[in-house]
Amino acid sequence: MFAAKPTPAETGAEAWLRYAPLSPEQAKQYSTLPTTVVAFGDSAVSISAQNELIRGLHDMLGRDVHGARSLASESAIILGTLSELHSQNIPLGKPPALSKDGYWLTHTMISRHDCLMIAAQSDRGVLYGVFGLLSKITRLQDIRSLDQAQQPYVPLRWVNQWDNLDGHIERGYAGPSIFFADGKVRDDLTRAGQYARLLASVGINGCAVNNVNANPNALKDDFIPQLARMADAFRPWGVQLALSVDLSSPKAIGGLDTFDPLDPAVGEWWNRKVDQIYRAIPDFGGFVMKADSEGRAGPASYGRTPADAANAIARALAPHGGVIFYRAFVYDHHLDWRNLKNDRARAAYDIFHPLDGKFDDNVIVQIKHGPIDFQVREPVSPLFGGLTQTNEAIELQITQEYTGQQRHLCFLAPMWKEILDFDLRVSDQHTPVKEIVAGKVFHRPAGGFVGVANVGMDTNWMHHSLALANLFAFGRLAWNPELSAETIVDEWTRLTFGNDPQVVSTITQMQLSSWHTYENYTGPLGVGTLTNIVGPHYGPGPESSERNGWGQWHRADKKGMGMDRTIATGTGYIGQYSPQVQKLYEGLTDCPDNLLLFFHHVPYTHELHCGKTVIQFMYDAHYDGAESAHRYVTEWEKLDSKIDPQRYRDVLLLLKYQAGHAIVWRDAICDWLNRLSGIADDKGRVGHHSDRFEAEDMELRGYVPVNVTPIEAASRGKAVTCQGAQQCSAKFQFKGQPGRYQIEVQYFDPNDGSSRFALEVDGHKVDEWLADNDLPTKNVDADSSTRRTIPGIALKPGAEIEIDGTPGDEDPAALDYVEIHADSR
Ligand code: GCW
Repeated sequence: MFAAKPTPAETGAEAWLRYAPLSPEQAKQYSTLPTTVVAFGDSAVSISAQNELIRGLHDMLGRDVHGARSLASESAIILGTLSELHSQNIPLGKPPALSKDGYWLTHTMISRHDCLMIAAQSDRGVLYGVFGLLSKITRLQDIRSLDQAQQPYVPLRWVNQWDNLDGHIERGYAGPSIFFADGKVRDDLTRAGQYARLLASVGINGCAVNNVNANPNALKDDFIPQLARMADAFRPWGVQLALSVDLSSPKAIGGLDTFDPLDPAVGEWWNRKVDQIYRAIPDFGGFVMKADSEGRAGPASYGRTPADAANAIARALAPHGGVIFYRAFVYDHHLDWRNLKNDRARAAYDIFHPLDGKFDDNVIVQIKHGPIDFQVREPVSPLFGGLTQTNEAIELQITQEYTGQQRHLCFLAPMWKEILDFDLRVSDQHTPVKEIVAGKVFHRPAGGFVGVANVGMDTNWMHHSLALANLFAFGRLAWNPELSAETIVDEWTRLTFGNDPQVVSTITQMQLSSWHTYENYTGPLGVGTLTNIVGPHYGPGPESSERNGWGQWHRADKKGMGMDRTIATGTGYIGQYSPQVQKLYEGLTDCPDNLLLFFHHVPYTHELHCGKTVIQFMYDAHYDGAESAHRYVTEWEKLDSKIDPQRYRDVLLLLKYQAGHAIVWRDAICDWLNRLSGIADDKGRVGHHSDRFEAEDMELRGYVPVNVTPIEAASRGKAVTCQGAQQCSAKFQFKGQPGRYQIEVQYFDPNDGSSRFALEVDGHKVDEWLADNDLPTKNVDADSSTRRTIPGIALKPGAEIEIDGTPGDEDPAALDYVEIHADSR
């Protein structure tokens, strides 16, 4: 059915726009497709559209495709805006009503020649239509009787990049910034242009290029021509450049002694600054603002409100058609944790709801999807229902800050779908989040979707080839939130890896289950991601959320866990929802298990709807999650030879790493809960690792036992490190039955140097490896804990197993334990 094609090397740089050649058989159904692409427009966007179509058709179909500016007497693919097509007297029949960025793919007969037509209101719509057509061909769809109109669901579909001007990206996991280096815009903006192309292909029309923790220098006079160069790179793809700005800029760089938004001199300063930007960048999109949040300057310094601040700047932007996204991520990060009524989750609603109706029409309040901060599971932010006279945008996080940092697979579309579809029952009406942010429910002039993307210089953009599905899904959902996660990931997989049925079904299944898998081993029952919240937000660190002002509390103690956010006895947060939603969450009878601990503090012995106790559910979820992560490796291995070697290998390495780190998570959280609650695991797994040889119990040469903090970051809280020696070794005897085994070495790979390890069995080296992964810590802890799996080792009773560690710079070749399992393969 599918010709066995050679799989050429691929780097992932083309993402889902590979235009891989179809087999002759596959190409057959497109053999009547015209090979002339006529484009009537001459804008940069029209030219991109024409070139993209030529490139795509040529690469996929292997045919000679050429462009033209006018019709000849032949079949052609015609691209144009409705007004261009009208003025060329192209017969249009009855065009569908198209919104600004919408498009229409159809056929028309011109002088008895069948022409395929991509028509739109704007040249941007034409470009989107080109990508739409190419996607269909890549996915082998029948386009013979195509007649389809598509409209974007929301007008503003933006990404935010948290890039600092020095080139480092806050919460970026794929290398340095593609925009900035050393305080300046990069000279070479090739990647910026390629990024804009990727964004355009899924309908994204704006990109704020710098961190919301904004450096005021981005508004300096000498920076604006640099920004203009970035806008030039984006323009051919219809992506508007936007900027995050610091409210204190008038004082920080403007020479004023105040940044009070109500001070006329401050307003004047913003007017002049904005005029200057639009002179350099006439199609500039606008600003994003984070203020009074996590130490940022804000209107509170002058007793002003977010509406005062947003409007002062909005009024400078309005004459140019610009907008300001004002972030609702405003909260006090010095909350008193001892006060059980304090609740960070309340902040956005408490601050912004009273300001409803006070924001100008070109202000959009940008609201994170949940009330805390992109945890693995959160309820919908009640603020979406609390602003009926204000434009709103939903902020979704594509970069996997709390969801595995692109080292773990975690496809977020299923989570986003739940959020977007959630019915907030405002005024007892059907009011799903997606309709609210599109401005449809309250008839708002603007609305939008914002995704925090944080792509970087890594060739494949996001480090994990499979993580790109999140960027793709964000764009597709902003375009059409009615699409299912299944449909989206099926599209993405075909575009990214081809149409082989086994490849498609394996990858889509992995992706679709991955969020739940990650949730299982990092934070089930709505407890929040149990990660190190004062560190890199990566590995397990369940105690770090407690006894500090950040307010990400789970309040686990000896008897139980969860935040009481009820109206009756808790923080009252639930009262911010409509009465019907309150009813869903307030009582234990109705509250869904998967959000239980977000809303309620319950004893570990509390019985869930599913029949398990909270504590047993926690144990089981962690074991199930780790097992699922392990299965991804075996599933992926079945695709060997069906995927090009580089992407196959890169993903395999990441999945193996994830499977090992999922065990770190599992053990850390289970041990911690077990210690805290004193309740044993019904299944006898937690705390009992009969296959495990602890490094500190081995015969050590040079290695020294150390305590690891927190205690759950290493098995039994201990590791061994090699310090002050050239090489150290740890040795033990195997006591099991003769057979074939898999040896698993749990070691630490901190990022301050690269140590080396070797494994010997009875004096023969069976494996060696370098600990040179780039993990987010310099410490020996759960962020650096890593597993090496060595299969197929024949062992006899009494076999001597030795691990040699050679430190590299500050990396002490630390070891945690070794496990030996029968090798069933
Ligand atoms: O969750 C926090 C992140 C910060 C981020 C902030 C925000 C850009 O840890 O890195 O700052 O959210 O969204 O403003």
